[in-house]
Amino acid sequence: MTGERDQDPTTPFYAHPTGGWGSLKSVLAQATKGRIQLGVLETLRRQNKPGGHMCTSCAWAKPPSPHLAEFCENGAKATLWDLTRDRCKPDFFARHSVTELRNWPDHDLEAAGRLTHPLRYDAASDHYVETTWPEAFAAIGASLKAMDPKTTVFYASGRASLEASYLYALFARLYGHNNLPDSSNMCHETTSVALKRTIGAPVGTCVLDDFETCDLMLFFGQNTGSNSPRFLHPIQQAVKRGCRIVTFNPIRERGLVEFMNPQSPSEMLTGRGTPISDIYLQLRPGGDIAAIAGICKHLFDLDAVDRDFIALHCHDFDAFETWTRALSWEDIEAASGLPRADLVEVADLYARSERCIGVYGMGLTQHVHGGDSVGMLVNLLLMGGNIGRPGTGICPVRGHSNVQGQRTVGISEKPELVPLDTLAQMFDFDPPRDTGMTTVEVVQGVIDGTVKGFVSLGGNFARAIPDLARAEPFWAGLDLNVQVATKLNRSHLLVGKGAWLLPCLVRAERDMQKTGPQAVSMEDSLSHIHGSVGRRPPASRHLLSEPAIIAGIAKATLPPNRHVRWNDWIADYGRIRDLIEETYPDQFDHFNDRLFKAGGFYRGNAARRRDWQTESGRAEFTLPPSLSALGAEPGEGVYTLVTLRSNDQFNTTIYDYHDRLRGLEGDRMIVLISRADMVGAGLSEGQRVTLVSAVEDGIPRRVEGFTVVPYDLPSGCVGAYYPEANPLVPLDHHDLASKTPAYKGAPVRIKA
Ligand SMILES: Nc1nc2c(c(=O)[nH]1)N[C@H]1C(S)=C(S)[C@@H](COP(=O)(O)OP(=O)(O)OC[C@H]3O[C@@H](n4cnc5c(=O)[nH]c(N)nc54)[C@H](O)[C@@H]3O)O[C@H]1N2
Ligand SMILES: Nc1nc2c(c(=O)[nH]1)N[C@H]1C(S)=C(S)[C@@H](COP(=O)(O)OP(=O)(O)OC[C@H]3O[C@@H](n4cnc5c(=O)[nH]c(N)nc54)[C@H](O)[C@@H]3O)O[C@H]1N2
Ligand SMILES: [Mo]
Repeated sequence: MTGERDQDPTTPFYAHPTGGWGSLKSVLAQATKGRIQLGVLETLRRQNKPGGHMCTSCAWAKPPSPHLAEFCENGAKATLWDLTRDRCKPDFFARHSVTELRNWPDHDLEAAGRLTHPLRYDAASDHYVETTWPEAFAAIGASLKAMDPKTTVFYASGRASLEASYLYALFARLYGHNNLPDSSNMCHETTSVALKRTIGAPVGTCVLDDFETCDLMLFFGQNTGSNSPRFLHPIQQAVKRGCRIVTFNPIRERGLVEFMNPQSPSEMLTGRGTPISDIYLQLRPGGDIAAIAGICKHLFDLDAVDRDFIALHCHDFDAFETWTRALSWEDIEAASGLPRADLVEVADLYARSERCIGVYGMGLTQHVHGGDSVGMLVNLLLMGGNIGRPGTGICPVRGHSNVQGQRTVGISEKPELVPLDTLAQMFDFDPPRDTGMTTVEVVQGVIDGTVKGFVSLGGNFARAIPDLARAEPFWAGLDLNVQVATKLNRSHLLVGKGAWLLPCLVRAERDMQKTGPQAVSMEDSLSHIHGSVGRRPPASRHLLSEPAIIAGIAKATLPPNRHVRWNDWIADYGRIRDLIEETYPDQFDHFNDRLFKAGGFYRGNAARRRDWQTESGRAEFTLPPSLSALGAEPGEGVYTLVTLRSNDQFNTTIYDYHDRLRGLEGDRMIVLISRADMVGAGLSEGQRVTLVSAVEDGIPRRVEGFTVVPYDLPSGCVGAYYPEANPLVPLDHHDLASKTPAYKGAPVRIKA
């Protein structure tokens, strides 16, 4: 195969299949280290099955007929991390001042254990001190009442349930703002904007059945093995029945090279995994637009175009054809970093394929022209009529377990995406109609001093954002910082004038309310809604559920309104689901009745039915403004920094210091660079270097103390871990249409 280069054996890599024994060992290591509670294995057995709890790790679909153990290495790690026996109690905060804790690494903060009591920041002593729920609610309510709602932000990380999310968004609007960014604003917001524009639906079009009949899957910048490992099962099945897989990724990620199913005794005993990708192309970061353009160009040469579909369903195709035919192979090769022959080979596969799925992740979305990259993938799929037919479609793989669902039920800074008239009628109020702030705008507001209050439903915002070091000192200027969390993290330590740390239940824990134990629900990447029941005893008797905390703050903040019945809703979450159904009748019809449908119930997707809810009423071909997604070509001595997740982290939660699937162990302060570039720059293996931003806007950005590690990467780029490298990503370096930060393409220099 022309495209396949073998793994460079002189740089670190993992020589085994993903999954397999290594995966079991890694889970067991954490189970021993994390001092898990008794009975947790029973909890894991129920994970992702009707009657059990839905994993808090990734958003991959939960099949209707689950495996004996329907969880993966990282799902198990997330549950074990939640169900540790370690507790971070008030005496911990008595021993450690907030200033001292700011010197602790991310891993150690969370490893202190589960938060147990509501806490108030005491500025005089610089310590968090124990408080009571009534005191916390009253004080937060009093602060919010005294503030201008437009200066406050309600952030959500994508874990909270549909029930909690609906209440949170409603609270924000009753209070008077649409400042409802969520982690999606750093993640797949590119998708929400680009897919809405091109196919009229802001989410992917695939369902699990499609993976049973597709004959080609194209992967762009999605690291399945680490970030959505349960997806490897349908991929493996597809490979076994002859489906072809092509991967575009600057790094040879093991999960897309070889997989061994830990639940298959024969694979485990023979030690033989399944090879996954037929063709693996290590393109330049930001090279996807060019790579796809090359494939399309060859398809035009072959006249392998579904012209009937296009005539019936698409808009602006002629302009796309003219543009593509006029491209030069020279430009395509330069921008993609891939030889023409490789792209021609993929185009030949595509031309022969009858049912193709395009899968993608952060490698497409987190670029200056991320939306155009997604648009290019849509162009390619439309050329073959590969959207809205069984076995085909576009499949963005979402991150947090309910990040897609949070948007579905109203957590959005864009009022046009929310049925405000319905809400106005249901709750007899006048919802704010002005556009709220995205993540990037919130950070700018914190720096400018225009954001005065920050409420966080989970997450570690201050650590996940671009330009984090630049923003850090400004958090102290906030009047109010309220953090609802399970474990301690750095965002909790950037206290303003008033700071509150409110501990909540995790999803696997029993949520007991007035009418009995409660279930919650979430939406997976394939738009299926699942009920989830926690059964574990709570980590502390002082914990409240997320819906109860939201209701507590809301009651203390808002004037009475006889249509807004926080107590009734919290007593029985079924009533919150009734509200969701009333607000979104088409998608949540008979919500309570369908809550525990095996495999979840499908919320539907117009584009899947070829009902294109775009401006033209047709699926849109779009032209990218440039062949590279980077925005600007790196100059002399400048490298494109790609920020990476290790196999032992979930976003800013660092379980451990390994990255087994990349053959990297024990250190996160490393910078990966190709051996040729390392030598060319006069660097040597193990040398300590500083990375400095190459963006010249007068703002200094640098991170010291990286160790050079030669790695199998294309020339011209370097890799380093998120969040350690985040100070190097400028705040205004983001996808142009959606403002998703360009975390995969920040220009840097290396200083010896
Ligand atoms: N274990 C674990 N699971 C997770 C998470 C986690 O941190 N840990 N995070 C969750 C969340 S919130 C999310 S959003 C998802 C993220 O999951 P992914 O979408 O997989 O995101 P990343 O790991 O950031 O990057 C994906 C891949 O993009 C490649 N890449 C970088 N630049 C480019 C490029 O320009 N083009 C192409 N084609 N590829 C590129 C990288 O090499 C990497 O393999 O995972 C979720 N699941
Ligand atoms: N450089 C770089 N930066 C990135 C990215 C990247 O690829 N590169 N990826 C971006 C992406 S895709 C995302 S999604 C964001 C993630 O940004 P966030 O979602 O804000 O961050 P997390 O690290 O997922 O949040 C972890 C914290 O959530 C809290 N938590 C965990 N479970 C629960 C729960 O059930 N309830 C509550 N209330 N709290 C809980 C814990 O206290 C934990 O410390 O980061 C973004 N930042
Ligand atoms: Mo994400």
